[in-house]
Amino acid sequence: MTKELTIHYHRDFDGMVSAAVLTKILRTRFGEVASWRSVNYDQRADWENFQKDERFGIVDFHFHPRAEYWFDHHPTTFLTPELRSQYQPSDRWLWDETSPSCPPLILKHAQDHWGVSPPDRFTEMSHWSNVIDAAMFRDVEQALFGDDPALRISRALTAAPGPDWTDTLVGAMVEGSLEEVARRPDVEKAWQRAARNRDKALRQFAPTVLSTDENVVLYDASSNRIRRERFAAFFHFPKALYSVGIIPTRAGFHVTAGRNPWNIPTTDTNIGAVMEGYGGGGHRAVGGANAPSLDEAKRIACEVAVLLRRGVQASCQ
Ligand SMILES: [Mn+2]
Repeated sequence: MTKELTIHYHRDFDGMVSAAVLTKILRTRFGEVASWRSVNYDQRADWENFQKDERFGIVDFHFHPRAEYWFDHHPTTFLTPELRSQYQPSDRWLWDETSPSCPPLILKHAQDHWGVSPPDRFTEMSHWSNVIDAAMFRDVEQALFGDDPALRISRALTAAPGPDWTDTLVGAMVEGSLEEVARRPDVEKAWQRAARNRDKALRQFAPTVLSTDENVVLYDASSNRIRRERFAAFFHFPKALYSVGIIPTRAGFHVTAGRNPWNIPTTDTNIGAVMEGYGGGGHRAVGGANAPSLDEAKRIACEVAVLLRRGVQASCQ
């Protein structure tokens, strides 16, 4: 008897959709009895021996040479140069770092290689995966208060009742539409709690602001008692071009900087490159760096804010 295939997925919205889509396609197209389980970052520690002697696939997570099926869009997917050299596109593997999220490349791959036309509900899930994973929200209101089923599910994930809950929801996504999943009582309950957390985070943001001009909001949310909401700065300061903030980590502090997705500067500064100067990194629009102490974090945050402010001024001349 052949072993059952397990699809391991990144524990977020587009990862869950990826697992549901691939499971459904493998079942219907190849009669493969696949199940699914989330994978987390801790499992990278012994990546070489991941699921040794098991049959598995991986979606929206690091490349593994023993994966029977593997699809990802993260630029950082290869843990070592050796792993990078082991990858080449095949009829079961695909990496496309230009894709805003993972599900679209699975759907396209299924069409191109396996002749599968996905049901409409997967196309819808794929669309929302792009919106959520690449933060392509219409405006800050949609990002924070959007009521579409996908956005409710995604927000509910921030108040999950347990670590295995995403597995339950993937099961619901294999068979049902986003609307059906969003209507589940457990999703509704988690969403209610997540919405209260959001409102609290928005209230708590104002006192964390250290300084703001028209262009850059600098805040210190390093206290563990403060709830954080990703776009709080641009909710309170919609005209700002950037935010720079300090948040706590397990071992110290993290300076995070981001460009306002709804008010993009005409000449912008590459935030990832700026953060590399502080031992961190990121992309053009968002980046961060760790700091061992709060004083150090404040110094870095202030310098980054000054740099971004200067960049904006320079662009006006
Ligand atoms: Mn993901």
